[in-house]
Amino acid sequence: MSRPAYLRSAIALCATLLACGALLASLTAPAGAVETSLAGAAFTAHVSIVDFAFSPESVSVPVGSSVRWTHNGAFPHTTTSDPGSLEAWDSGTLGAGGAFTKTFMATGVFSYHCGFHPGMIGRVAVFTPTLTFLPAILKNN
Ligand SMILES: [Cu+2]
Repeated sequence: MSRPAYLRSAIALCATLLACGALLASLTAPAGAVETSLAGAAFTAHVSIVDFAFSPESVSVPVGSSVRWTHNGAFPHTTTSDPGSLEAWDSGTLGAGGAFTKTFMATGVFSYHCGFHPGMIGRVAVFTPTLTFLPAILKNN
């Protein structure tokens, strides 16, 4: 169905205002709103391995970023990509204080688990960077 021209203009104006509003909001957001740290143009997101969970269970990073898992539990755990994952990794057995870092060069949502405890699951969402990250980039360069 087609809309009258004035309605299309109004919709376009609203969309523009919303986009500008979102940009202003992101530009004025406090630096603490971005929880990940910036290294060059990419981020490193941190995930804590506890007994028996990944915390946070889901992280979201721009493509080219890394995720660093640090073992803060007592029992042995792994971070292992689910079978068939486009981004494949396996930390091997991590003990207390151990860590593993993986860089993600493909976009998508990548599910993973602990090799010893199938109930321990997590997700890494990798996306194309947007203006949302402009404040952090401006602040750090
Ligand atoms: Cu485990």
